[in-house]
Amino acid sequence: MTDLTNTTAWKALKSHFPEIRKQSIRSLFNNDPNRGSKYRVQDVGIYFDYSKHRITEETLGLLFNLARERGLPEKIEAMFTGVKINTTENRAVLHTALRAPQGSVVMVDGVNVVPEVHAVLNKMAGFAMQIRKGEWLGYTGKPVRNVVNIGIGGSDLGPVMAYEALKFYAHRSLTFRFVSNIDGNDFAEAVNGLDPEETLFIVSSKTFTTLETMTNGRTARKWLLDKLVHEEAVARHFVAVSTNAKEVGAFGIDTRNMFGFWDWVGGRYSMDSAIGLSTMIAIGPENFHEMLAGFHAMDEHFRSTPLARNIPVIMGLLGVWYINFFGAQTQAVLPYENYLKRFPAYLQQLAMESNGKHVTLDGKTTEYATGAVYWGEPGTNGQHSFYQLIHQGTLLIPCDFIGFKNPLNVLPLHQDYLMANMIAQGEALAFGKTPEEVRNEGVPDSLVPHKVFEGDRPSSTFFLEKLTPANLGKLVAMNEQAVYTQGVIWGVNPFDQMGVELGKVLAMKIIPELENKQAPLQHDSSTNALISFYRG
Ligand code: G6Q
Repeated sequence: MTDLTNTTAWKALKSHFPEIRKQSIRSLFNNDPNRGSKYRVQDVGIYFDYSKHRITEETLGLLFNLARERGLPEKIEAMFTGVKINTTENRAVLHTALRAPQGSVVMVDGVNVVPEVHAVLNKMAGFAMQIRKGEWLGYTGKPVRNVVNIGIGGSDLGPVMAYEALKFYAHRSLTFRFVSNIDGNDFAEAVNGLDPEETLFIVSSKTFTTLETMTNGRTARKWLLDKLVHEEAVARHFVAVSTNAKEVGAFGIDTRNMFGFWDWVGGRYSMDSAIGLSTMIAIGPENFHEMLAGFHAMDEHFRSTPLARNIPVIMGLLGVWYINFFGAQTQAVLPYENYLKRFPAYLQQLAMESNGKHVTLDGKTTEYATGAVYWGEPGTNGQHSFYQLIHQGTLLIPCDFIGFKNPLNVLPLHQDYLMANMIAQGEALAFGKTPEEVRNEGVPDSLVPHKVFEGDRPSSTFFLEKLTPANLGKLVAMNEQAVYTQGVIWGVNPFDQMGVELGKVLAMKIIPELENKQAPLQHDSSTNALISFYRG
């Protein structure tokens, strides 16, 4: 494939960029008063406003050309049809099959995987209902009331985010906790106040070999048996979510209580697989299926909508525009919905583990920037902390605002105040306040520069009706597909994560050096000194 920077569209974008850089968002709106309705897509229940971006029709046309030149339409089809696009691991990438409706066909190595997906969903539903109805009894005959998910990375961030996001729909007499960190404080706090007789652990690990999860799993087992004594208790208090039946059995979990998934589901793309078991127990199978339907609706939109009306494609291309031409390095995610407080952290893994690569699929070092740093906090909280830098700092930070027309908890005043703030932030970032406007407010000359807002800070706004399971599914799928779009443009593999390996390997070497204070140290002088300090 032609190197990205040698494509016709890239070169055209490069010569187009200086034109755009000198135009303010104010002037773009003055030149085209209909921008607010022109640069907007309303589809799959999402109002996506991208008018406050530093783009013209020409910019968009060139970005769509770039997408075509990089083969995006064909690559979308390749993903959906099970082509092994994760070439470094020789795997298909089929998280979209996890939400394919019953009766559809997705072939992997000659097998239709949809019936398998639904068989696991049915098994999860049966189990979830037993817990929700108080029918799943612990070893001493008490119903399980506490569910603790043990997992890390993709086996934690999705479940935590979804639980927080959909708490409004959760079974309120059940308690949900999540343990991920190898730091024992995480485990200690997660089980604090829980009665082992009423506690179920879901050990969630695709590989079932991850150090953190296995260590926490063993600690959980000991915590349980310290009270319940008998080994047979484990079967009533532990279930597993994994692709590795052998290791699950070796851990002592009855493989009948194992919920499976497949190697074509990447960790960070797995919250809608059995990894979502805690989510299903919390919100119930019906709501879980609604969430899957939301994912699927967005998948269909991504697969079949022309590029110019395709929400994830436009999002992905806007990211490329800012990262590669404006030199932006970060992307802020700002949900004006407190239940989405873990959404930025979830997207952080999704985007950064996927596109944080400097080597292309054919093994060449890129001559251009790739994945942005994703970060954010819910509004309005962020307005009272880091928004200052977005408004008046020196970095260009594209922002994604996410809001819902209808609140889940209806309290007088709150919703209008919340939405007014979200809409105002986009307006302030884009249009700012000129020195003239500041002076006209009677501000003394010495303070004018401090009170000026330059504007030209781009943002997208995503408006939905209400935070429902289906809408959460749409928002997640939308971001998954935007990340894929960018991976295709940059020519990297968004589905491996080899950059997480080295640190793990070195930690395994250092563990025995911490345990045996006499072990000789052969690291660099800094590492040796740190180990010596720890050994005390
Ligand atoms: C995600 C990554 C990674 C993974 C964790 C946990 O895409 O692969 O975050 O999810 O390392 O792995 P296990 O599920 O195998 O324990």
